[in-house]
Amino acid sequence: MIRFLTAGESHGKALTAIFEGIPANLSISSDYINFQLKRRQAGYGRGMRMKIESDKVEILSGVRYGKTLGSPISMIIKNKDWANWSETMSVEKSSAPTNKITIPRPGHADLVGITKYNFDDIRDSIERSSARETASRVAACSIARKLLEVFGITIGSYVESIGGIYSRVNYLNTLLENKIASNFKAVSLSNKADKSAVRVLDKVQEEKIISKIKTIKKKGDTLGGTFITVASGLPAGLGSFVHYDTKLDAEIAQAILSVNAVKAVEIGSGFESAHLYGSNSHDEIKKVGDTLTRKTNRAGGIEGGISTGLPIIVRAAMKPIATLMSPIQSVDLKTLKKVDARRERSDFVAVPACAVIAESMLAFTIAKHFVVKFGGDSIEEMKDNYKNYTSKIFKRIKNNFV
Ligand code: EPS
Repeated sequence: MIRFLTAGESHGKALTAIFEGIPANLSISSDYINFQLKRRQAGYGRGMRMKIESDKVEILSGVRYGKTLGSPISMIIKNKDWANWSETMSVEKSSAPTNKITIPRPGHADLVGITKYNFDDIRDSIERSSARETASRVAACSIARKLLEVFGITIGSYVESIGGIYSRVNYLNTLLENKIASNFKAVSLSNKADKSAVRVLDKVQEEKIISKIKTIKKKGDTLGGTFITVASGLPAGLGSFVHYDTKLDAEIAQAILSVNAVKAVEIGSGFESAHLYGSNSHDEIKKVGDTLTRKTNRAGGIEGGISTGLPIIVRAAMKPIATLMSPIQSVDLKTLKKVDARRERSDFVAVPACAVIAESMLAFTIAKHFVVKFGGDSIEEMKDNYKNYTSKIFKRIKNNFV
């Protein structure tokens, strides 16, 4: 079983993570993780904070000479901005005066946080609820991503829309109709999207989006969007239908909904399938050589909570960033009077980053099921288990039925 925990406040000294359960002998380097961290920081529409930070991981344990040891992997990412916050975020009791934050921003965790934890300063809610935490998730989940790569499983994403601006080309449909090359690698989507400032696949759409972001920035507003996350190269048989908490699709939905500001997740044709006839909603089964596959992939690579072997396709929606420079209405908790919500340095759009974080959560969830199915204490043992299962899938079906 693999699992990870993160710790750290947005303006604290550092973010940390501990990843446990990865078998021994997986090659991993700080450079590999830093590449993913850099991708998470990119995207037109980010705020001033991203100009301060250049996230770099330091691996503290669990790795020797570039290979995992099977022991917990701990890592740290220092917050450069800490230098400007050491008084405000002091761990020890401080005599310095603090300006307590008393006006909650609608849509942020400000009000629910102080309500739940009985804080007397909204700063105490802001710090851990901030999407800054996702830097440690991306670092930790890079290890899961690396594990999957050993077995030919890659993960990719692209931004489908920002502020309601879509491409004229519906690439999602190409995926759902399975009109992709047999050697399709999901990472190729990211390789293309990463070349765009807003991680879209269409130049005309990109220009329209950037122009809209410029306009809303001037107005002090923010935007959300939708994005597609895909995994390819999975064997059939990850996940299970036996329990609510072992279904692969349910776990993926939970993992991606946990990313800050994500409000909806669809697998495969999702909501659209509710309008279709069964006859053009499901994926016909066909035999190709020594495999059984599907003609289309409207199920998004999962049937009955179990991977089919076709790409996993997840669509998600991110709401607009809650911090507004032209704020909407709130209540000052000190006076209980109606006021404008507090302005605070923030991003205007973070959908491109959100898609990278979703990739990380997808990698983790798939890796978790991969380890459950093919577990072992070393990569070599896992490879044997994987080969033993995958090389005999068709043979077993034939033995049982033919
Ligand atoms: C965030 C507010 C901004 C974002 C932050 C999320 O940070 P700050 O308050 O320091 O300007 O930039 O995201 C990150 C720092 C990050 O690394 O993604 C918030 O309130 O959620």
